[in-house]
Amino acid sequence: MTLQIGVIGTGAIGQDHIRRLTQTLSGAKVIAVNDIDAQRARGTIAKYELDAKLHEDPHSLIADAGVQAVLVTSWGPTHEAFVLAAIAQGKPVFCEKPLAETAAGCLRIADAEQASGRRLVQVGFMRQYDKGYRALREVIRNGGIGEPLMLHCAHRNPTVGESYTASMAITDTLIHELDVLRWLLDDDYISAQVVYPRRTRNAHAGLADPQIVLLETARGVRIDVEVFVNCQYGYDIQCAVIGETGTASLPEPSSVLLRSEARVSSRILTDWKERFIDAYDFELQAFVDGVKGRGLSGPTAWDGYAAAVAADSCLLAQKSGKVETIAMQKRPAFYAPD
Ligand code: NAD
Ligand code: ISE
Repeated sequence: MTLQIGVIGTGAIGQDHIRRLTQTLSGAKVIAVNDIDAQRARGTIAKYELDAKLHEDPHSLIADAGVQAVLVTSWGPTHEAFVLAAIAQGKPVFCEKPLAETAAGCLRIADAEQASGRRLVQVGFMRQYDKGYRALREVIRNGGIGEPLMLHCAHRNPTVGESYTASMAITDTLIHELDVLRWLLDDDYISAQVVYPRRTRNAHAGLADPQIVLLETARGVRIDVEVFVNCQYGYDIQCAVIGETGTASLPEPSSVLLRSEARVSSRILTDWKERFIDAYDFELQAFVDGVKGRGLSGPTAWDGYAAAVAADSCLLAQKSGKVETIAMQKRPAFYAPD
């Protein structure tokens, strides 16, 4: 059976996911599309030659009897309402990060999903599917560096637009680390602090960039994450784990090592779409296969909640300059790992 998917939001990642569902992955077909910008949705149908219905209203797409699963790739503030509507229809939903704008919103989704009695939500935390992060996790789990003690991480984008705000450094950018580092360490956060180094002249007026976020986990691991979204030179994701007996670092994406003109060099990617292209493919194929087969197994609504609780505290810490507590509710049995 081919899974019939409806997509809400045909911006950058919406189109990229439609491309992979249509040209790269197997077992799914995009049969319905919506965007608040109907022109963009129409253009997407034409660009990917989709045999899909254009819905003017996202809720009519979710209710469409032909739509078996929903992909939410619209702006963050719209996610909660669309995910709740999909759950109300009993339809599996893949939602890009953030699952909701606040931890309270994520809890409403988790509550609705639990009330439905089965897993319906997968969150687009694609780094859990990245080969490099998976290899790093294996090293830690196998005791290859002893117990992890510290992490030094960086999340660098070449530039961001004028609409990017200081809080987006947390909710849009750091949110990936908030998810993947918790998964990497199998540990929860207990506190956060944000400190501001000297500001780059390349950030637009009003944006504090870079920022350093300091996290502490329940087991006492200390993490520093540099978020630098106008670094100019590339899209660069770094993660080094310092353990009791060794260190382990996220592998660089593979690239030809060039020896030429008295230099040794290798390319640095500039686009998130390329940097994590395999991970996006794997996460979405897993969603399609999960819906058609044994059920969903990827990042859960609880993962979305855990990242959002930490993000809420980081937002407070951005303003207060203090160490802010991160207090999570107890994980329901429904979200216990398999
Ligand atoms: P974008 O601005 O390119 O696209 C967003 C689209 O949503 C636009 O076409 C907009 O018109 C549409 N939209 C807004 N409100 C809507 C509504 N009420 N109903 C229907 N459509 C609506 O943004 P983007 O970069 O594609 O990001 C979209 C989401 O994906 C964000 O939540 C972002 O954080 C997430 N994202 C995730 C990753 C990742 O690495 N996992 C990467 C990029 C973006
Ligand atoms: C964007 O939304 C992403 O998810 C990218 O992975 C991240 O690097 C970027 O900062 C965000 O704006």
